[in-house]
Parts: sequence; structure tokens; C-alpha cells
Amino acid sequence: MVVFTPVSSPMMRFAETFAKNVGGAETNVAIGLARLGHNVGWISKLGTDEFGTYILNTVRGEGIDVSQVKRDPDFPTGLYFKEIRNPEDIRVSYYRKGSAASTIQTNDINEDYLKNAKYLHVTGITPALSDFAYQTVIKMMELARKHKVKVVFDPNLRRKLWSEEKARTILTEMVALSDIVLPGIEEADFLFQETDMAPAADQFLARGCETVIIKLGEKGAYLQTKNESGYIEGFPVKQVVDPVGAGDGFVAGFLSGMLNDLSLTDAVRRANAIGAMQTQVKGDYEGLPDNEELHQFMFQQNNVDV
Ligand code: KDG
Repeated sequence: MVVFTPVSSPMMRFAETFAKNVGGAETNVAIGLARLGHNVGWISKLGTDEFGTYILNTVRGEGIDVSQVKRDPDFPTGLYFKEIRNPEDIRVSYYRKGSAASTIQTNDINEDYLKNAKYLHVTGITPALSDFAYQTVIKMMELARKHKVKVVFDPNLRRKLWSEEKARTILTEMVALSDIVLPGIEEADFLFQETDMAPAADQFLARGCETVIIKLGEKGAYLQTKNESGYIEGFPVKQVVDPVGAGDGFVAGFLSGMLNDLSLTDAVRRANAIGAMQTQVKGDYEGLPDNEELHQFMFQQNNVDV
């Protein structure tokens, strides 16, 4: 999506000028990984409007393969407005009903492209966009499993996009098609009515996932697999400027750790670092670091470097 943020006043109703940027959980993760030097492709649909061109250029400019992005002249590119009243009170307004992305269909997916990936990253936002988008994301997860591509799932519950009942049913279905799940603690609670870490993680593992990492914001994260479990401490953050995208930064950090063959614990430590860094800069992905910035941050903060 294109994201507009009020500039002249933090409140939308008084703002006369807006900053224009790119937002979207999946593009945030893709950008985070590309900045760390990994090969990333983004699969989506955009309008043929100016906003679609702007997003395509931005994502391509970050070094991401956009060969699987389709453009559709009949539907507009999705938009959203982000009102940062203060870092604890962020309000979003979506303009994405009938967007090009919501019309993505199973026959937009190229199986040969997908099967060459190591990981498929999906979120629980896509199925909330339309029935077509729901069917497409499920098909992608099934294809990935068929080709032994690891499925990484961030539930990213967006209550504004669908009913609680539908969200719970579909997100639980997606958990069962995933290898690695990275929920926030509120999402674990929403899905399984469980706020204690180990029993919450057990619920995910019982549905067939191999790794669960529960994001705990500034406190870090809780990791559980069949063989290991534990908390991995977060990095101190002096002042949060904009928390949006921190969870995506976390996912990018974790996946980059996996791609670099780090241990699970070290990958989560990297994830914590990138999540913290992303909160220091305004924008959904702007604070995501390159390798040099990441290593400098980790070394300065904790004397650790992974
Ligand atoms: O995780 C950050 C995203 O929430 C943001 O970039 C916009 O994808 C978005 C959404 O649906 O809210």
C-alpha cells in the first residue's frame, strides 16, 4: 500500500500536508531481508495507477525481485493513512476494499517460482482482503509444503479488516499449514486464549508447526520447539518514535539469521535487534538496517554481534 502520514498536524482532521511512503507487512519483511543482502521476491498485485508505479519502483529499488507482481488496470492500488497521535496511540484508516491486491487469484501464482525458494513468508493480512486472496494464500502455503519450502507465518491480526470469528478460524487454519509461526502475545491469546508462554506455544506446536516464536516487544521473545525453549532478551529502546513495522523487522531479522545458519537463539537475538531499530525511525520500513548498521547496533547495545 501507499501510506500517507499527516505532517502539518498529527491529527488527520487538521492536517494539510501528508508524507507519502510505502507500507505493508510483507513488503516490510522483504525490504528488511534485501537490505541484509538476501535474495527476495515479492508476490502481489498493484494497480496500473501512479501509486502502483511508485510502490513497484520503491520495492524494486530496495533490490527485491518484482517479476511476480501483476498490474491490473481495473482496480486501484491500496492506500492507508497512519495518524501518529503519539507512539502509543497510532490510528490507521484503510482504503483497500476493491484494491488490486484484493483481487489476487490462485492462477496468479507461479509454482515454478515458488518451488525455488527456501522460505515462503505469509501473513494473516492477505486472507482478510477477500475470498480470492484467502484462497491464494492458502494455495501458496500448500504449494510451498509440497515442494519442501519452509512456510513462515506471522498472524498479524488486523481487526479492522474482518470479524473476530472469521479471523480466528482462518488464522488457525494457516497455523496448521506453517513450519515457523511468529505471533505477538496478543495474537497467541486471541487464537488460543492463552497468555502463559509455554502453554501458548504448545498450542501452535500441537497444530504441526516446528518452531514458535512469540514476540514480546521490548521484552524480547519466547522461543519454543520440540527440543528447546526459552526467553531471549530484547534490546533497550530509549524512545520509540514509531512502532509500526517493528514486528516485520523482527521477522526479517529472524529469517536472515536462519539464512545465515545462525542458531535459533542467535537468530531471535538478531530479530530483537532489528525490531528495536525499526522503532527508532518514522515509517513502516525506513528504520530497517543494512548489515553494517545492524552489527554496529548489536555491538554497541549489548556487546554481542550476530
Ligand atoms: O506490520 C506493519 C503493517 O501493519 C503496516 O506496514 C501496514 O500491512 C499493513 C497493514 O495491513 O496494517
